[in-house]
Amino acid sequence: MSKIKCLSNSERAELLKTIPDWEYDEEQKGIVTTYQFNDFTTAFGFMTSVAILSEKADHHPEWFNVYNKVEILLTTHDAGGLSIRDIELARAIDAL
Ligand code: HBI
Repeated sequence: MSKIKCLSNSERAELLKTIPDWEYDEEQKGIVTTYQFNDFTTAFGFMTSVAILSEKADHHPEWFNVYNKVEILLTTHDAGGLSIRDIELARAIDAL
């Protein structure tokens, strides 16, 4: 598999404009967002959908769930930072 590369600062700035509900976290070198649902069951159902998406994409989130809130971090471990895979998965999650 070709080594996946990190986005440049300018690429990141441009691509972030296409996913306005996400922001770049410098410390975690990834993009983050928070979803809030009506209840836990709905939140967990969303997480199940994301899990299926992630498996298909072979790209997985780091996330935290408490009750109806789901916090998601997308970063590319293989690249050591933000890659196009994170942007693509964010778009797919937002489209659920
Ligand atoms: N998910 N976020 C993230 N980052 C990766 O580098 C990654 C992954 N899921 C699977 C995966 N890499 C595989 O390609 C193996 O490299 C583990």
